[in-house]
Amino acid sequence: MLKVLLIDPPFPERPWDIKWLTQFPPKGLMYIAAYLRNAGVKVDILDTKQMQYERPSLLSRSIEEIQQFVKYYIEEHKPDIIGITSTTISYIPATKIVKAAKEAAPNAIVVIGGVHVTFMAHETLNECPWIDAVIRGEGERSIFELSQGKPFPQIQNISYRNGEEIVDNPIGPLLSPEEIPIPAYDMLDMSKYTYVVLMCTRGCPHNCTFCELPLIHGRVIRCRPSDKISQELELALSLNPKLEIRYEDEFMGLYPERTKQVLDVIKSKNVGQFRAATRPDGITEDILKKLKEAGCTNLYIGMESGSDEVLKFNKRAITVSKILEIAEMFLRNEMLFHAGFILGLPGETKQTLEQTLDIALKCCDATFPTVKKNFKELLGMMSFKLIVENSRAEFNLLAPNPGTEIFRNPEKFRYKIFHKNWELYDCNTSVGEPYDVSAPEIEEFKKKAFKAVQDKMKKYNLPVNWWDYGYKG
Ligand code: B12
Ligand code: SF4
Repeated sequence: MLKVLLIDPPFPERPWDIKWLTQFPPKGLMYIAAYLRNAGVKVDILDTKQMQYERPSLLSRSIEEIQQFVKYYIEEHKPDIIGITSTTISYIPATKIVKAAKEAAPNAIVVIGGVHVTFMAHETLNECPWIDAVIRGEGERSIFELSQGKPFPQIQNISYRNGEEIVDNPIGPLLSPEEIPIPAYDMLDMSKYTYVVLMCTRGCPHNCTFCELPLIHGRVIRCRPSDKISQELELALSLNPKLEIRYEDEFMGLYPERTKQVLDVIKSKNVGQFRAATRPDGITEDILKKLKEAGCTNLYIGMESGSDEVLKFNKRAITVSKILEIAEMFLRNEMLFHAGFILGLPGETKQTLEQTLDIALKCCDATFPTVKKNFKELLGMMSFKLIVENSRAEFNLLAPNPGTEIFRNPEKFRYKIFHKNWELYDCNTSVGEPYDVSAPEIEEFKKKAFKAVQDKMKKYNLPVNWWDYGYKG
């Protein structure tokens, strides 16, 4: 039987949020590993991003050092199939790591999967002769078939070279909710991680122009069975009881009964305080109360824009009045939320930027009073840094990743993409601009917006030096 090694790549070596990002275990690979193991395949995971900033030693390693380690590891373990994952930001480091892997095991089959290469299969195979195939979309079944010795032409979702040409095999059916396994936390040293993201669904029925996910996980929401969610939490917490849970579910409000079931499961596991994330219309008063009762201390909500025109142009299926309604609900229930906005979406103008700031400040007006009122209690529960992060509005820049409608058709969206230096697609660097407002103007506005949130804090007489922790200039 063929032996599989799955690798999580490092991040680009540039000033960024590496210290934070390396605290998450590689979720996608843990699903694949569990699927393979359940089917009797010998599989191993190597998290090389975690090696970039090790805990608790705080040792940091360069990508070159990690390449050396990967070579050594592969020579020792001799895998037959090497699979690496990548997002857009980690694509370039991922290609460097598998180059080293192929040098160490020239006969191994090297494949790459994940949200970036799914939409860039030809570019990847043209740029990287050391990669044998790209696995597009959900990867569990395809890599399983590969491990059973099936040749590329017979495996769905695979793109591979055939002489001079590149062949894209058709995409196969998605896993059923029951087939989605419990991620293999036990294949990693969980004591090295701080967070676990709990994903209870796969798939999305929306079409936001800046998101590629429905093209990977499908347009139908697949709800994972509650007993598996319960077992997942038990497994993760048994390996590290201090793990902080982040419950991410875009559609809490769409299936409220099921969301309540999931929250009951979370509560029953005594996870302590946890954070969650959802779409604005994912939340109802009922769910909010239930979240609070289960121990949720903060919700991240992707509001994205304060302009109805921009929201509509980007197919967000939400309105500004809904955003304000949600903000009110949080204020009434004295619950912290942190509102995320994207600056520079298609359709953005100087005027819509101002509208976004106006709504962002209204969101602050719905959360800072709760901070002020419950200040002492909150300090007993979380650090200054977290209080700031959990209550402010925050602003990111658009990264039009491959697969998104904006990337596929920028002219239609009146948007200009500057370059494809993927390492800069970090949502904090300008990589493009809408036709009606320039990238430098948007960057300036971002500074102004953060400053306005800071001034709002001052108005509530909240210690402003907290801001030092949260400001991404
Ligand atoms: C949780 C999450 C995070 C968490 C933690 C991630 C983790 N390790 O758990 C945190 C908060 C750290 C995070 C950070 C960021 N994130 Co994030 N995140 C997510 C989220 C919501 C879930 C990830 C997940 O677990 N998915 C579930 C698994 C099953 O899906 P998957 O990873 O795609 O894997 C499947 C397939 O892609 C494929 N596959 C993947 N790898 C491989 C490898 C092989 C060999 C094979 C065969 C198949 C295969 O098979 C897998 C199983 O079916 C996704 C959205 C989403 N729903 O996926 C965004 C998402 C991945 N994040 C995104 C972004 C932009 C970011 C940030 C850049 C944001 C920022 N500015 O800081 C950073 C950097 C992330 C990075 N690694 O590059 C984008 C990435 C887009 C892109 N093209 O790169 C996504 C897709 C959201 C979006 N729609 O835009 N994120
Ligand atoms: S951003 Fe839009 S398309 Fe993407 S997962 Fe969320 S709701 Fe769905």
